[in-house]
Amino acid sequence: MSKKQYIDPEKERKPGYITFGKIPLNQYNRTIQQERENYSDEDLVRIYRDMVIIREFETMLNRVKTTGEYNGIRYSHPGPAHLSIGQEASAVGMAYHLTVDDFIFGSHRSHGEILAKGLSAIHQSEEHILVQIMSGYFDGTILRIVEKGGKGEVKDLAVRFLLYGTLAEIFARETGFNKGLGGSMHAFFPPFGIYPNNAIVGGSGDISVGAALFKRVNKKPGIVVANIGDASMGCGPVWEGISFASMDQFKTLWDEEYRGGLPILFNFMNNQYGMGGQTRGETMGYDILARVGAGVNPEMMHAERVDGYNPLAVMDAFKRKKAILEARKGPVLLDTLTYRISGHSPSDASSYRSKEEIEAWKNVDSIIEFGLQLMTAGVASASALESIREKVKDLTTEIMVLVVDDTQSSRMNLTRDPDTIGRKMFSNESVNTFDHRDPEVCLPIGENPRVLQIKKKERFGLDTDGKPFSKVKSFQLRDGIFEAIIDRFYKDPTLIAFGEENRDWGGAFAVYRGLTEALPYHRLFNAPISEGAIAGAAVGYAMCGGRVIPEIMYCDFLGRSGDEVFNQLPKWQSMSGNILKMPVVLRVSVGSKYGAQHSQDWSSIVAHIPGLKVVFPATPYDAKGLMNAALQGTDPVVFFESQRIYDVGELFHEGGVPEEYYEIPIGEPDIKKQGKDITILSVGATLYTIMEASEELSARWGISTEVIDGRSLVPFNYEPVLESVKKTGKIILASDASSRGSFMKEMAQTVTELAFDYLDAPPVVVGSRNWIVPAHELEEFFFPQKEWILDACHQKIMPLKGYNPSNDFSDDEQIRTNRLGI
Ligand SMILES: Cc1ncc(C[n+]2csc(CCOP(=O)(O)OP(=O)(O)O)c2C)c(N)n1
Ligand SMILES: [Mg+2]
Repeated sequence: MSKKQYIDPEKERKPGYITFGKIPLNQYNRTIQQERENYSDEDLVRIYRDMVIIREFETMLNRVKTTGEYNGIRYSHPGPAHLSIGQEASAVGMAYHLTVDDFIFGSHRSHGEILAKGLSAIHQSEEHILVQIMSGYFDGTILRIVEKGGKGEVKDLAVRFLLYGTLAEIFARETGFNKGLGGSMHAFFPPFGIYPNNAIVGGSGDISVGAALFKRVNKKPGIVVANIGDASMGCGPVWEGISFASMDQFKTLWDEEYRGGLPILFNFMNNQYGMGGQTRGETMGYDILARVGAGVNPEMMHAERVDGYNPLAVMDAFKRKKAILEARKGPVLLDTLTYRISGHSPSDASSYRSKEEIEAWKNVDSIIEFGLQLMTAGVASASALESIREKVKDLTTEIMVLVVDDTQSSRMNLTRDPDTIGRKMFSNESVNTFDHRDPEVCLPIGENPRVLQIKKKERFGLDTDGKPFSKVKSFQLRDGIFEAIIDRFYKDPTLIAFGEENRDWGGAFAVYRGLTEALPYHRLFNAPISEGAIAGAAVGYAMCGGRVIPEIMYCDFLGRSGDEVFNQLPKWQSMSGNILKMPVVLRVSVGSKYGAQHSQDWSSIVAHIPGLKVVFPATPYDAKGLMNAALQGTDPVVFFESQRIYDVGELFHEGGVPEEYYEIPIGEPDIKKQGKDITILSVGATLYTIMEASEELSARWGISTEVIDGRSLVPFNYEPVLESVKKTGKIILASDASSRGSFMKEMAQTVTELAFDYLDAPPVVVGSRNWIVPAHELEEFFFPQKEWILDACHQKIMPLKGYNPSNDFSDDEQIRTNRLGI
């Protein structure tokens, strides 16, 4: 079922011009009197109150940071507090028309957005729902604390709950919204539609697109707002997120029910500065940020600049833009112009801007101006507004008293329970499906052409005489991965897969061949060449409750998705206090033949990052079992696949690769060959080189090798390896990764520490050279070869009689190459 979109040379080569439409700038011009048709006086006063709450909350933080005191309460907060004093109208205006089903994502400067969205959600929610949320969240821990001094109605209690949860999180208390593991820059609260805020600026740019994708694919109501700073318009994830969100296929190729622009609004909170860099006139060239929308798609992203100093203007814009998104005409770009009166952080001396400029913006302060308008229009009296301000001050003080009280609002006790954070790194659950609706598929699995083709294959790689079947006849490693994936597509309706050339091409290495026939577009699609957004959108999709397989075509391209793979994918489960799951299986193909930028094994870099599970199967049986386990889990798994062995048959597992479902637990190494004289531990494709070396050691010197295939890097059970080393007293560790800093070095160090008394020789790592990967014709000089294993054994572990080594594994050579950094 390939797509057919004919590209007509005659049409494409015609001369012409692109014309752009107008982008409105600050066009809102209604008065409060006029808006009284749309909003009750109570609504208008509430808008004022919400802005005052944010202002007071941040004033309190500013005082704590600069003077160590607020209203007589002393406190020291060494952590961050990026304040948005001045920007309140843009936050409250943004949140006003959003419902609990609408999600917001943001960045380091999000206290105001959290409070605005939370207050709006509280206003809109029925009391019994609020009670349900508060009593369900961390088993009612926060509710019990705020109830104590609680006066008034459920909604008042909910406001206290919101302020408390946010502040306790900022002050790193276990009673915060994310158990104090997120803190000021990352705090969030999903029950009110407040999704993660990111200290990596622009980080929400692609994650939020994944959330919008989740809503579309799983038919969930609501839109997604990505709140991003103006200076972050320069960030890769933002551009990639915009590219991903504006793909034509949503409007052209997806099935009717799913067709249309994604429900995502990129809202730039344009305070006109980075930290000190000025975006207009200095660090960016867009002149007016809204212009960026013009180049993205014919709809110009419905871009608009709105006056973020007027809450009513922002509300009006959000109402109109939300309607556009609900009509499936997204994405939308909004340039919400505002100004940060406070410094970037409380220690900021504002050396990059003039006093006159700050004064000028203070003179049009949105809270003062809006208050005056309310009074002039007769909506509220001066004393009524004064009373709001006083009440808010009292409330803020009360909340602070609760939060800084160590007996009620304790921190995690890592002395009593040192593993508290450790336990939060992975969720380790086994979940068959994330939804019980019928999965959308195009044909019964038994009719799939690839499935039918695989049925004819030999599931064990050798015939009865021990001779290998031909590559075509043999069930290959890529078939093992395919079987696990297609099986899950028929079990879990939330499962989607995307990456470059994933659909009609069948995946760059033919793993997905047959999936195009099985799946509609919304479950399997080609992504733009945006590795960051491929990983980032997967993170956003998973944190909303779906399972996803993003793919990075070559391991070397992981660098392009560095932030998403190193900072986002591994961290959100624990940074959320475990309220989020991250069922993402990131497939990463490790190349060969294509030289320096297409052949590196970067497994050690990934394994270094806490919060990722990392596997690297080398056989069809292991590939299927590990993929099944990864897809049944709830944790992020980086699934390495070596291009050198996609076509190997199963040579180890007796009976071949089972047709039925089975899992191989992630973290369990496998003894591929038993032996007694020397242990060789490998990860990845080197297994086959090691088997050859093992045969030669046996044939020529009668040495019996125990070959262990690590299969996983993280987690890893060392026991079978230690058992083996205790028996053999010797170990070689090999993989295709450049040896310096490789995971095999980590394993060698651990084995040394844990089996020191049993070792007859030091563990020896045989990895690739610390060079660039050369052309295919020279690869034998780069990747570990059979001889290298023998050389290492001969020179470092036990002399092999009559053996003439071809490589120098001596100590001197090791010192020399290290000195040279190669
Ligand atoms: C990837 C990344 N680069 C740099 C920083 C340091 N940093 C923190 S805030 C900031 C300025 C961001 O400006 P903008 O996006 O306009 O947001 P604002 O601070 O104005 O709200 C910078 C450079 C960071 N946190 N993340
Ligand atoms: Mg800014």
